Parts: sequence; C-alpha cells; structure tokens
Amino acid sequence: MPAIVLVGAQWGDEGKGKATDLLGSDVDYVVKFNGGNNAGHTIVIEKDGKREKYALHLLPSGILTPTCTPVIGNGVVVDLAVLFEELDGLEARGVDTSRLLVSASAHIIAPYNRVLDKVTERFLGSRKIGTTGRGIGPTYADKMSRNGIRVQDLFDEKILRQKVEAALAFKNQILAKIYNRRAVEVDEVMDELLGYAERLRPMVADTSLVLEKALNEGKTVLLEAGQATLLDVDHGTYPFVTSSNATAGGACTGSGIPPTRVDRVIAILKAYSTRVGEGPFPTELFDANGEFLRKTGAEFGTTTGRPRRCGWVDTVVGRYSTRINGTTDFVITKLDVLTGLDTVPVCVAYDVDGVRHDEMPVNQTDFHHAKPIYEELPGWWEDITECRTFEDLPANAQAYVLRLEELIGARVSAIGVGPGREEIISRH
Ligand code: 2SA
Ligand code: GDP
Ligand code: MG
Repeated sequence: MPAIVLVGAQWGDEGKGKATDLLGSDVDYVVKFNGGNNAGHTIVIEKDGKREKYALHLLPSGILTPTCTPVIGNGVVVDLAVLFEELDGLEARGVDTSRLLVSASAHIIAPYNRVLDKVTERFLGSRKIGTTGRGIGPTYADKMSRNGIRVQDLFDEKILRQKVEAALAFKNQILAKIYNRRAVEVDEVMDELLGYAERLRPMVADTSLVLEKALNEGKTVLLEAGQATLLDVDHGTYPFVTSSNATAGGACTGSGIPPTRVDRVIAILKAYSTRVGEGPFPTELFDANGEFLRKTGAEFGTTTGRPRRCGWVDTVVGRYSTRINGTTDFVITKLDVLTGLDTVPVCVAYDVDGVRHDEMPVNQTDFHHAKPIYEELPGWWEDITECRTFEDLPANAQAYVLRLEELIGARVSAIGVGPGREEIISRH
C-alpha cells in the first residue's frame, strides 16, 4: 500500500485532525511532517455514549487510534515541554502513547526561540505576522542558517553545549541590543534540554528508515500536514505565512519518503473560509454573516483561542490548492455550518483594479487588492447533521457541493456534517 498525503486547502483549521482521525483505522502510520505546536487539531470522539474532545498540538492525530503508530518527522520543530505535557495529558485520559516515534533529525524549539518569536512580534507592531508565539519562525530560521539544535544533539552533551553556546553568542546580542532583554544563560538552556533527554531516548528513531520498511511491507502511511496551502512559506501569502512547507511537497522533505511513493493527496476544504493572524483574505466578512460563521462554526483558535477571521468559500484558492498539492480528492468539512442561509455566495474569481483574475494573482500586492466575484447559490434550512449519504442531503446542499467540485477541479470524496467522528458522508 502507498503513502497518502493530507493537507489543508485554505488557511488552516479546515478539520485536518478529524479527517486524519477518521482514516486512522485504515492506516498503520500517521506522520506529522511540518510545523510544531502552532498547530491545533480538535477531534471529537464518542466514548461510552458521551462526546469526548481532544485538542492536539504537537502529536499526530493518529495517536488516538490504537492500531496506528504516530511519527514526528524530521520536518517538525519540537517543543519538548509541550511534547511531554501533551503525552501526560493523553495518558491521564487513558490513551496509550507508547508507540510514538520521533525523528532524530527533527529540530528542537529552544527556550530562547520562544522568547524571540514573542518579542519580534511586539517589535513589529502593526507590521506583525500574528504568529502563535510558539517559537516556530525563529527555530526554522536557525535550521536554515545551520544554527539549529536537533533531537539527536540531546544525546551528546559536548556537541549540545557547543551548539547552544554558538546560538546564544548571537541571540543574546539581538536580545540585548534590539529588544533590551536580559541574556539567556547557556546552563539554563542546557539544564532544560538535558532534563528531557532520558525520557525522549526510547522514542527517537531513524523515522525515514522505519517508514521505508513499513511501505515495503505493504503498510499504509498517512502524512499529515500542519497549517495549510496558503500558509506555506513558498506557496502561501508570504510573509503572512508559517515558516514551513505545509503543501504536499513538504510531506517528502519533512518525512524522508520519496515522491514516487505518494499516490494520493487528500486536501481538506472547509465549506467557507477562515484565517487566524494577519494577511490578505479576499472573501473576509466584517458583517453579521461573518459573526454567524464564527459563532455557528465555533471559529476560535485551538492553540491560542484567538477568534478566527471568517468569510465565504473561495474557489480560486481551492483551484490553486489543487494545482500546488496535486490534489486527487477533497474532503469538504463543516457543510452543516452553512445551514440556515437564504443564499450562499461562492467566490469564483477576483476583480483586481477592473481586471478579472480566474487564478491566484502572481503578484502579492494584487492579492491584497483582490475583490471577490461571487456566484450566489440557493441555501438550505434542513438540519443535515444526520445525513449519511450524499442523497440524504437537501437538493441545494448537493448542488453546492457539486458546484464546488466543478470549480476546484478534483472530486469530493467525503463531506463533514458535524464535528463527531460519525458525522461524515463518504462518496466512493
Ligand atoms: P506561526 O506561529 O509562526 O506558525 O504563525 C505564522 C502564521 O501561521 C498561522 N498559523 C495558523 N493558522 C491557523 N491555525 C493554526 N493553528 C491554531 C489552530 C492557531 C491558533 O488550530 O487554531 O490557535 O491560533 C495556525 N498555526 C499557525 C498564524 O496564525 C500566522 O498567521
Ligand atoms: P485542523 O487544524 O485542520 O485540524 O482543524 P481544527 O481542529 O483547528 O478546527 C476544525 C474544527 O472544526 C474542530 O473544532 C473540529 O471539531 C470541527 N469540525 C471538523 N469537521 C467538522 C464538520 O464537518 N462540522 C462541524 N460543525 N465541525 C467540524
Ligand atoms: Mg487547527
């Protein structure tokens, strides 16, 4: 069996966690390949007749499926304090976390990078990115400037000290001279990092080799993205992006699985749009409809609790996502949130200073000025949360999905009609 990649088609929070969890019983390994604890995936599971909610940040969503091995790939940045807090939290709720594997080559979010993320945002003021403040950007910057600390460094104290000293020689200058902050002590960082080493040791592996063997044995591997296409550092709305490759290409570099192994790319598309943080968002709503989507869709950050910006679905973004990710099929989520609207606008193109754009403008400035061109589709009022086949959906909801499918250019293989594991329509 092959490797499957699962990505977010928009600006994140499309419901990737739920989709991964759903596929969980059909896959043997779930690999997180980018990002870190900036991600937030909410999964709702029915247990003994009660709904249980899990919010995962650093751990792959596969951790909730007993038959699945969760893997933190080399492309992830790991905050060790968060890792163990999350593992302890799950263990306390009876989840077996002993199968977790962590790549020896994943980078570690050092304490000074958490500080730098926050002070940089404050320093930028109105030009800020709106990061999650988890140290993600500075840690990837260290990785690229070859100044980073990797998981394997924890097991060689001499090397670790050299790296921390080298990093701090530079960072302390920035902290003191630009941000007027106290210097971070080498020993302080060493103590914190080494304090986690022994607990981490049994989880550490050459995860690329583990995955290669698994694929050769016919196992199924799911590569799960954090964030989403328009937050990708190369293909997103730069600089209003995260600092990693959240698109399908990142799945290979971030896991060590070659592109020739991947034969399916599932993109998750919310039936409307949301964005957290700063940056352009053509279909954003500032009226009662925006409030309706935020309230009905419970659109608040899973990690930071920030209210998410809300707007209508944007099929220019959807088409772009199909192109960049090579999407083979889409899962449309949160269709139930649109119930109760007289008409549902769908953005089909942009008007940029009087010129129609059917594709993403190549120039970022044009994207900032893009005005959505809408097609108005008739809404539906029936409760759809109990629908389990496509034919169960009201005719207007069916027409909405079919029109999206046509505009985004790949088939819709499943439709989410509620947050629960069972609230899904499969269309095979
Ligand atoms: P960062 O912290 O450097 O990755 O921030 C850079 C941009 O990436 C956005 N970003 C996100 N957008 C949506 N969801 C994310 N995860 C959390 C969630 C967010 C939260 O599931 O709700 O709780 O606030 C996520 N992570 C990063 C971020 O908003 C910046 O625009
Ligand atoms: P992720 O970051 O892409 O995993 O998404 P988040 O978990 O941050 O946000 C998605 C939210 O939508 C979560 O609270 C899910 O429980 C919820 N959700 C997922 N699918 C559906 C759906 O089809 N309908 C509704 N109403 N909620 C959903
Ligand atoms: Mg999220």
